[in-house]
Amino acid sequence: MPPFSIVVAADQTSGIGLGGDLPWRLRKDMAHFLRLTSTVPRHGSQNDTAIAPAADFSTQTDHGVQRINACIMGRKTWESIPKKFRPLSGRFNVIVSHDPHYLAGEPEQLDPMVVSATSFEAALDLVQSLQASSGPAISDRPSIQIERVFLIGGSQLYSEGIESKECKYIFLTRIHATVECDAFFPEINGSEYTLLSAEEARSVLEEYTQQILETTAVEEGRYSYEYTVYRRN
Ligand code: FOL
Repeated sequence: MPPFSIVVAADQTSGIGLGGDLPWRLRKDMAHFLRLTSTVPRHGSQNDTAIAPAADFSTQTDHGVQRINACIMGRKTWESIPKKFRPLSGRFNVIVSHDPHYLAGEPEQLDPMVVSATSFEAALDLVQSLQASSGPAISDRPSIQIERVFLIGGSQLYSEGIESKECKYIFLTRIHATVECDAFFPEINGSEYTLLSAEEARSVLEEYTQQILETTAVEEGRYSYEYTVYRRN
């Protein structure tokens, strides 16, 4: 199984959704989500923290192979993304649905950046086959190489993913409020994950986004929130 990280925004009671939608509209957090999930590691050194030009954080090519990240999501999360924003651009979209024909007949079925899988495990297997440096396993698709893997929801998949030893980080935007929600993020077990200090979180986020990010409170409208990071022990 390949390593992956969870990305989520939650309120003080771990609420994440209401009526199949996000309970809030946080423009800056959404921009952060886009950057975090789109930024591919710079080629060459493992631990390169140099700052890339602003327009250069997303896809990179290597001898004609497009290096992109994968976002794995449940079917309900996929359907919650506004049509104009899906598939998530510049990322490989994996939709988990028990229905093996989920995308059949949909326009997205023809999109090379969208696939469905019938379980989280099958989604990870598929992604792993596209991470292999030997090249893509799916021959009718453009040459892509998956770099980082993100699990972006929802409740059901988070519950499965958080239990996995392969879950390395939880990037949790913590909203300092209690908002009406009907979908929740699972409890983070303190013996399995450690909440990083603001300083450590900033360093991990800098590695992942190639940008310096404040990990102090962000104020947006009536909400205050902060970018927190949990690391698997
Ligand atoms: N993580 C965080 N930090 N915030 C979130 O809102 C969030 N949402 C999801 C998963 N992890 C999250 C799942 N829901 C889009 C919409 C809903 C969604 C995830 C993504 C979406 O439309 N994203 C566009 C950007 C749209 C915009 O610029 O307003 C994208 O390209 O990523």
